[in-house]
Amino acid sequence: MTLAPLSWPELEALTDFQIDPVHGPTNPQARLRLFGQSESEVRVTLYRDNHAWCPYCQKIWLWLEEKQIPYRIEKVTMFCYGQKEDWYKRKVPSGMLPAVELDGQIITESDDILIALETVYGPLKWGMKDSRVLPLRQLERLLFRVWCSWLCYPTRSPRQEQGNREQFTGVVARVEGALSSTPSPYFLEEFSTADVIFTPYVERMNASLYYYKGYSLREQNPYLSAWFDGMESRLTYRGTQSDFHTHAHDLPPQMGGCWSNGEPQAQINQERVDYGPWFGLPDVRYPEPASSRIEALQRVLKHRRNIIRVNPTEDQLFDQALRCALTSMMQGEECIPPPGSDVALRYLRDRINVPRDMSIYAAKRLRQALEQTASLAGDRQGPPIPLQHRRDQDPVEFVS
Ligand SMILES: N[C@@H](CCC(=O)N[C@@H](CS)C(=O)NCC(=O)O)C(=O)O
Repeated sequence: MTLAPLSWPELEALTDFQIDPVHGPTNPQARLRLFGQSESEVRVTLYRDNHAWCPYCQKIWLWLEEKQIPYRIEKVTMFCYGQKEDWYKRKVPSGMLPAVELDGQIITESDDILIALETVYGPLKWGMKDSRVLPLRQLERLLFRVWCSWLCYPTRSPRQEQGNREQFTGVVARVEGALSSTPSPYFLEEFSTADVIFTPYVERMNASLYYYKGYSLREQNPYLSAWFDGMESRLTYRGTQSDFHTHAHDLPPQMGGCWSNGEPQAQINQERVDYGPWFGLPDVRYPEPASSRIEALQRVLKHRRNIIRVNPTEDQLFDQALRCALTSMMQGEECIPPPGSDVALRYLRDRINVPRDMSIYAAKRLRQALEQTASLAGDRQGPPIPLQHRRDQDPVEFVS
């Protein structure tokens, strides 16, 4: 059976998705986090990127959420997405993120921020300067360097590519050794600062190596696999977690390029991340929440005017096509979109940003509905995602 597209009011009636951004679970939309405390307790403002993508910001974000410190959030544009706000450059002339204002004093550099926060609020179990955390911090930086060497430089020969891979997997073996030395899935006996330090780049390594090198960090290493599962058992981490599609396409402009080795497994993985199916990718393993569809619908409804305005296709055509995709997502049947709307639907499919726009499973539901609906109209792809910048994601376009 095929469906007729629902109207916007009919779609609105299908979702009651709501979270409490201030006191509820970790979420990228919040501008204030209180964890049941009063606003007068707030001593910290976190300046972080609009896209909830910056890895160093994720470190601070996760730490504040785990410690349940009341804080405010001010969002700033990263250079590659658009123009940096003048008010921020006056505060932090380099424009670098993250920054924290603690009792009126600005602190930059994510490690210094954590050290300053620890002096006021105490460590997250074991602190940044703890004798067991320090070697783990060094191991994380080493892992980061060998990841960059493999991913971010073109290689001249298969031998060099193999050397880079072995250098990386050699350090991964040391990470596996560290993880295996405690009975918990975490780096130490309990979740701590050490896990926060590893989180941002291990998440980005998992995504980028899967996509560009055909190497699945999470699936090929049992202790890292258990570590990811342990991380995903925490609502704090789930709220900050991104997906393979977002990382694979946001990393190149941030890192100055990501080079595929062109191997068959890398090609298979690229197809899968770009064109689906997105369910079953090793970017998430906790079960899908029952609310993923209503979340995706609610998030699209909130921004629908801007989503339609920035789309390269004519507004009326895309309005109808988008309603078709949403109708199909909610009702589980095909809804045939107007001719010529394949490009429009795939343009949006490629620009869902996790977790900025919605959580990981909501994004998978929406990507799937957009792709299935687009395939009923044709096989044309949207304009390619830029590699040098991501100004197609300029937050200015989404100021409500
Ligand atoms: N060492 C710094 C690095 C921070 C950093 O590189 N931040 C990047 C974003 S991930 C940044 O703000 N770049 C400027 C921009 O993109 O606007 C730290 O640990 O905080």
